[in-house]
Amino acid sequence: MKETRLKVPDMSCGHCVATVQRSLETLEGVESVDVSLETKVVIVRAIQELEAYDLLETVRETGFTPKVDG
Ligand SMILES: [Cu+2]
Repeated sequence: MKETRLKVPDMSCGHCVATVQRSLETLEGVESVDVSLETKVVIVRAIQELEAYDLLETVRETGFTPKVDG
């Protein structure tokens, strides 16, 4: 299981969380997406190594501004 942490500072409510979560869950190989509205951290767990670029692009397409966390 590979884990990638993103930060999406411009999420401001539950709708933002749901939008980001749903977009990432559509990616192949993604097992789970945990989002904290409080810390703005998104943890993506996948069965294989995912390109951070693909994750960032997927979130960007929903209108948010993600970056890799840590
Ligand atoms: Cu919102």
